[in-house]
Amino acid sequence: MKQSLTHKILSAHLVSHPSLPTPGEEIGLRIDQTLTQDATGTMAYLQFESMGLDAIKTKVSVSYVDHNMLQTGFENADDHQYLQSVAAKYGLFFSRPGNGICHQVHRERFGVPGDTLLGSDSHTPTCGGLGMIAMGAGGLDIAMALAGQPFYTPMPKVIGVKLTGKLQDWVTGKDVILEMLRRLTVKGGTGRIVEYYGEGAHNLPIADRFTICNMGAELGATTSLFPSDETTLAFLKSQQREASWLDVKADEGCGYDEHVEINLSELEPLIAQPHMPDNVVKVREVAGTPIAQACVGSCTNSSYHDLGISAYILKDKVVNPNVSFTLTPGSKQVFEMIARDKDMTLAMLIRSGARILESACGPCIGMGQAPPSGSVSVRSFNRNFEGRSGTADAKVYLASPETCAASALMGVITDPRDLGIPFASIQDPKEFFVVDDMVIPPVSDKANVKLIRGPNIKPLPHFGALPENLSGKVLLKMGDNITTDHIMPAGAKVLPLRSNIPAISEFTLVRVDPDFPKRCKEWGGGMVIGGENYGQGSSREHAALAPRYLGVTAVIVKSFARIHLANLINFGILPATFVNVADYDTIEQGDELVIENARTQIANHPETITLTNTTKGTNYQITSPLTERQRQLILAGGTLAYAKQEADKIVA
Ligand code: MIC
Ligand code: SF4
Repeated sequence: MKQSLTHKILSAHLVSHPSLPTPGEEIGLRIDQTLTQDATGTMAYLQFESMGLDAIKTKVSVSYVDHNMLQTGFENADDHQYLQSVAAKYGLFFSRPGNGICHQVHRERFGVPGDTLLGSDSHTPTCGGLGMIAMGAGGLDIAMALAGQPFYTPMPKVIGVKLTGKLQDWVTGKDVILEMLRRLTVKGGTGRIVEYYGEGAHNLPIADRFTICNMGAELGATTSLFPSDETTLAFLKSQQREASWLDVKADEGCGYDEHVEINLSELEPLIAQPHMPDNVVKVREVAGTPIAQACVGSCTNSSYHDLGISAYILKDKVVNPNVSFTLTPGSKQVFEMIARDKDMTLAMLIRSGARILESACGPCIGMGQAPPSGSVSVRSFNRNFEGRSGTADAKVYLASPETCAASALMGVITDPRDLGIPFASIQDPKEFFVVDDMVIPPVSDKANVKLIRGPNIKPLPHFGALPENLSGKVLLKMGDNITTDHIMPAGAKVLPLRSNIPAISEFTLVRVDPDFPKRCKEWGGGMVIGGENYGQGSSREHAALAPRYLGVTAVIVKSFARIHLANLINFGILPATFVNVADYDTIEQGDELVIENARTQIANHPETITLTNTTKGTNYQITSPLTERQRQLILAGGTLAYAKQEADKIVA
């Protein structure tokens, strides 16, 4: 039978079934590679450590440091040292701070067509641009993969996106993914893998493919991928990695569960307006809006092309006096390339007054460069959730580097076609400067490695099994599309506390209600209510771990985002959805909720569970989307508690 590329790679890694089951059923996949970044990595490795293994079991695993780079206190630096020592002890590659953003470096130096990659960061799908199945997950799932365990996820549907035509001048991969977001919305990819194919796909430069796969995360997709072709080979050659190339592609005429077609020739520059990546319009519709900041960078758009085109637009000119323009090279390799190339890209950028930042996530995650109050910032990034920039009332727009640089020059949102300058095609060089001396390979003498654990690294909290009856008040009722940035904010103040759960839990849901942590303590925990697509956005497991620490026992919503749902289960919080969505309207904060015989009910996997609102005197029916495996995890109190329970059985 003719197969999609997705099905080929999934089949080759399937360990749970003899063949691929129908969409929705849980599958277990063998994981070839893992990546972590520092903000999720510390917790992932603390969890791996608690499993008591001597070494990792994956083919290649890389620990990156790119998020917590503002060292305003000892915390981040402590975490970096811990991560370096863990890598040495267990056999991982360690990408030192300064080497670049995980997704940019991974595609340059490690990604392999046809392989699976699991990363504790939601933008791990970036490497789908090379033709791999690259998925984001919580840190605990990475720890399990490092221990050689399969990764479990619902069998996705496959959306086949046929790309025809060719992008016009000044139109980029960013505009392709913004068009996808405009059509499908931030929920449209949930439970799906997006596979691009067709002449148009082959015409796309590799940097555009990475941008499109990266921002597939904003569609809520499990991952996105392109076939591996001559462009992929040329890229791997330019990285001196042609030996890693594999010709992987879909069979001609294979079927897809769903279809989308985009004619690249018809696209024009697009922009996502505040505060959601799917709030997309043509740049010309908002052109003329005054801006205070423009930023080119992040794992979405910080390639050689992206900096090169910015330099071209700003060549021999200076950034508008009302604008602060930041530029981030995605990796040390990109940085070195722009410093050495014949166009004098770096010199042009310095000349223009651009504020050049170190190769890290930086402003994308609110690590510095917060825009002025109430102002507009145009960014080449992937997320524009309210408050994420570090300024609560800033209005963040998302657009291509071309649009960002044009806007920086003019001081107002500008379609790059309206600059009136000739188009320049910035090509990837045939050879990149390949020097891996900022990546420390696994050491052979592991016996003498000591783990370095500074005072910021607190022990993992332990959680008990699910009680027979679950009861508690509604701590908070929320609307649709609540992001993990609402549940557990990031930014310079909160991120340094990622390895300190008691401290970070004080920030849980404060963006929605500043009194939430206090109320959790006063009311002795309870349950939370949410709308559609609850927990969209990042992979941060702290958005489950911290609520669990505060005593949240159940999260009852209209629908969940994939990674957050998995994280709730990993930490023993009961996830449930309303059978009748209208019931959502009748529940209020402070209502007393009870699930009688929750343990027995869940163990017997009923179709629905009865939830009683004793304040209102009503019964609701809810369902918990649990597989048999997940049921065991919830009953035990989470994945680590389950692993311990099973290990104790063997000892006994
Ligand atoms: C993000 O873009 O929100 C992050 C920060 O990269 C997160 C990971 C984290 O919270 O550490 C993600 O996307 O998974
Ligand atoms: Fe870093 Fe931003 Fe990419 Fe997240 S989205 S990995 S914070 S650059």
